[in-house]
Amino acid sequence: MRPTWPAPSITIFMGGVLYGAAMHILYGHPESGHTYKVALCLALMDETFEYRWVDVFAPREQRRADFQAVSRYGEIPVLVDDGEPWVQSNSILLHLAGKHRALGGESPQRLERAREWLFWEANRIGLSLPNLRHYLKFSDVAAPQAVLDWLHARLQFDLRRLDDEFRAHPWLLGDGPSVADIACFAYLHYDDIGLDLADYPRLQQWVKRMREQPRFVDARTALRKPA
Ligand SMILES: N[C@@H](CCC(=O)N[C@@H](CS)C(=O)NCC(=O)O)C(=O)O
Repeated sequence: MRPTWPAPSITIFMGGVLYGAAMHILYGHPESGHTYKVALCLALMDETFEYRWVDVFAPREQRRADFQAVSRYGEIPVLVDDGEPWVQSNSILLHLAGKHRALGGESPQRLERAREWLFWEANRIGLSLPNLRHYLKFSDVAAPQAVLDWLHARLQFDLRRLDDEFRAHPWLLGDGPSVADIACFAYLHYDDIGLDLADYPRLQQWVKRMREQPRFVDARTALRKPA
């Protein structure tokens, strides 16, 4: 039997106050590509959200109490949607796509294809790139060279896989952007570890297409610490 979707809830934005059943609160940090996936998805869907900055570099027990109360695994991002916390970035993307019937959620079949890409992302470019960036940019502990080499080689493999995909179509699901593109793009957009993409011209074009999407926003703008 063909699955059916529940009716979408309605959010009305009036004078800076959110009314309705679909208010979103996003907990995150500007350097977290996992949070950025969710922020970009909401932006491209034209969904408003309240942003709550979390000091992700502080020990877990020192982070804001409201975050600790909703973060099942202690990680960002957390999206509170209609009062219910959602965790794990790709799971949140699937939730939003299905709920709003957009960016891959237009049909159950399209969402299944998106799900495949999200599982690929979590184990491939979502593993190689964030970990390489972590060791090169943020870690107090120097990684053994063998670990860096392994991550780098794996990343090149992942970039090649994406570049090959764009031989056939401009977006991962074919004809239009989806949560699959958002997930694979999130860490690539930081461009702060000297990644050379010259060998991946189709991927470079796709990065450009992502940046040209209406309502596109970069992570450090969408997720900057409130004054
Ligand atoms: N599998 C998780 C990974 C989330 C993740 O790694 N979050 C990092 C920031 S990007 C984090 O919260 N790190 C701090 C910590 O683990 O205490 C997802 O997709 O949401």
